[in-house]
Amino acid sequence: MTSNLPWKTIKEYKDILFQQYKGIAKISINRPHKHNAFTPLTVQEMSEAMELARQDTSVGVIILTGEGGKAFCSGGDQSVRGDGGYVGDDFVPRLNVLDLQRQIRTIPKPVVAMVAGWAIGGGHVLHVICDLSIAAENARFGQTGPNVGSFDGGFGASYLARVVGQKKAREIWLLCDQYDAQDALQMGLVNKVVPLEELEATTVAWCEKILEKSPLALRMLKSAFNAELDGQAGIQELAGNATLLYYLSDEAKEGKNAFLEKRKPDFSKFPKFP
Ligand code: S0N
Repeated sequence: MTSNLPWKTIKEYKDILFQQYKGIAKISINRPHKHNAFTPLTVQEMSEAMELARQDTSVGVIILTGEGGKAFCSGGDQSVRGDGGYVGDDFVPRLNVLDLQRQIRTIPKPVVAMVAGWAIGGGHVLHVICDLSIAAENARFGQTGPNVGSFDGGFGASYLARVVGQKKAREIWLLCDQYDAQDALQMGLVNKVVPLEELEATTVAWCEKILEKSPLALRMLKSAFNAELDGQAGIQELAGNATLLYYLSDEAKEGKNAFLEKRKPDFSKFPKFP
């Protein structure tokens, strides 16, 4: 899968590509020889790029993908799996993909999974957590945990069940079958299926549509969708956005200004909406 778009490299990494085109940031796992399996370093780099994309006010939407056209991501790299997690150069076992999952979930910008080839194991969970998933016709989806001695009982189970329903989610985990792109579309696991050659153009077209929309409205919607499912953390996210909006109002500014001017605030002029 080659790109015809003039993506600009934002920062050089070892395991990922981090690029931008217009207001679209693209984070791409670049380990095609391992079907884009992730190590602690891969995840650390993805996390940093995700944070950079969050902080960059010119970025309105993020694409998550994998290089090579044969795999989105095949999960944790089993060759560096140690006793307590995945082991990097510092010999410390980690499961830092869980932090990345929460980042994708809470970043106040839409994240779109662009899936070609395998989305398997922890790689499957990554696409599930993204706000939207666009799949190439060659995409294959599934969980492998019970085959390889692991499981994701967090978003990988509960949020998957919210997406495809309890029976289907249990089938996916208990049987560890693989599903093609049309199966995925039918069960609501992906939003659209396109030929591989059209995957990037379609994903970018969707992102461009998103970029035309009100960023604050998108931000509120993402946190509203999350709030229903994420308990106190979800309410904190939604409430943080409500605070952001309130800060922008003259009413909130009157409170701040009165404090700085050492006077009593005058909120009388602000309407008491019904
Ligand atoms: C994807 C599969 C089905 C593709 O098969 P295919 O096309 O026959 O290709 P292969 O020849 O198998 O693969 C090509 C090369 O890539 C290597 N490779 C592929 N996947 C991995 C991987 N995950 N780790 C390391 N190497 C990988 C192959 O070895 C091969 O290399 P060469 O040619 O040198 O032999 C097939 O590849 C497959 O089944 N892959 C493994 C999928 C898998 O089981 N992934 C791990 C699943 N678990 C997780 O991801 C858990 C991590 C996690 O996110 C987590 C989260 C929360 C809580 C717990 C966990 C947890 O740790 O459990």
